[in-house]
Amino acid sequence: MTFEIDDSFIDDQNRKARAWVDEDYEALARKLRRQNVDIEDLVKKAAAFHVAIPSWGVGTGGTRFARFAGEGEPRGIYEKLEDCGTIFKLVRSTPAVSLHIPWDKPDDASKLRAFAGTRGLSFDAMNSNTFQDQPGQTHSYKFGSLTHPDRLVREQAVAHNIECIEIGKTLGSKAHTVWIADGGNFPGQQHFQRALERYLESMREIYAALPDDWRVFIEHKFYEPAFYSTVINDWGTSYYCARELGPKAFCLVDLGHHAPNVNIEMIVARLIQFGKLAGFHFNDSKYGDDDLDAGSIKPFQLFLIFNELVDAELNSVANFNPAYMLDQSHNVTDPIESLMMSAVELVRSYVQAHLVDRDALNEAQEQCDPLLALATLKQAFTTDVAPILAVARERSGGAIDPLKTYRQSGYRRHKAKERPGQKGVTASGIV
Ligand code: LRH
Ligand code: MN
Repeated sequence: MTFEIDDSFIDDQNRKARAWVDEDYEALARKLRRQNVDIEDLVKKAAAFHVAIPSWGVGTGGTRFARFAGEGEPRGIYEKLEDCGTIFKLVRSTPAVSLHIPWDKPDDASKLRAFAGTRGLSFDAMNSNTFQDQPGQTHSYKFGSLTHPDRLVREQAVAHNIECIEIGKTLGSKAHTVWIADGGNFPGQQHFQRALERYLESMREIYAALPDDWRVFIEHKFYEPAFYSTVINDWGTSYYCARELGPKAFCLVDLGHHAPNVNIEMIVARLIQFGKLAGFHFNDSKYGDDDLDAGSIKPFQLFLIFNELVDAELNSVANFNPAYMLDQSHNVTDPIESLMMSAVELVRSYVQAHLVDRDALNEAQEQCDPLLALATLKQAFTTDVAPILAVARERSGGAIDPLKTYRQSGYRRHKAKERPGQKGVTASGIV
């Protein structure tokens, strides 16, 4: 038997938090009523918002310098799903997990699917890995994978992606994310055009292996681990490839994969307009691909991204079905706490984006009144919607205060006993 936080404990904690929620909820309801907004609508929207947890995010992350393993770390995919189940139990907005292969390659995919089901979890997009060499691998990905000059390396990489899709079919996933590290560290190292042609040639084989109701997500990234050129370096290249491949190919936006100060909400608006937005790997960053907690550095940018998403939702834009996933590395926090709080930040931005007075915004835009336009957005962004988020969690069987409830439960302490092991400095890199 492994320790789990049970519903009665969550109810107990919610009872203690009841007082402030009712009071704040009533006050906010009155405030929103003055704006002709029914708070109950927003609670329903908050409760319906879902984001997938990255399986690689529930272990402690690291950098090339070091990884400081935490207590009670999950030692395999089943313990990772236990922790994903705990996150879902407390915040209720994370019913799916995105797996990374081979890091999470199940011995028995049907058994894993059943286990996940016992925790109310399903599987979102699969993720391939041709940016590391596995023990016993025939051909190295040192100089690339889907774009490698050697056909045998490309074929090996294509086969791996098709294997991910096969595993995903058994798990009930409906999408496959392809991020490749392919690129160069020196001018002249790669022929830019040949590399892109090879990428498309390889991706056409992967695309052909997709079941009819699946989608393939192309994930661009402007640099790292390649430090001079990256084959799929920006949204433009990703969009060109998605168009070339066909109607099942889309462009995934990882917030950390852009040069500093790039206007990501505008890229989102473009991909929505072009009908090619796959979805997101949400996180935050100050400098590079820092994979920090979503909304922790640039919460206004996160709100502006959701402003574009809600605009599309309200205008029932065709082909608009974005997949929401977190992609973070938790180097100094308890991964469960970071993932819970990051999921809460996404629901917050989504609900605030639904608070934007769209008629007033459109009017200000058409009347060339920039200040009124910004003020209209800021009014929504500066509205404290915490009571709505808390009530939505509670009505969905979750915790009014997930962080406090998690800490009060002693879950991590229990896991430290159940999962003895690796506290302290260990090898670098994402677990
Ligand atoms: C690349 C990336 C990609 C994953 C990896 C874990 O930086 O964002 O989405 O495969 O992180
Ligand atoms: Mn990513």
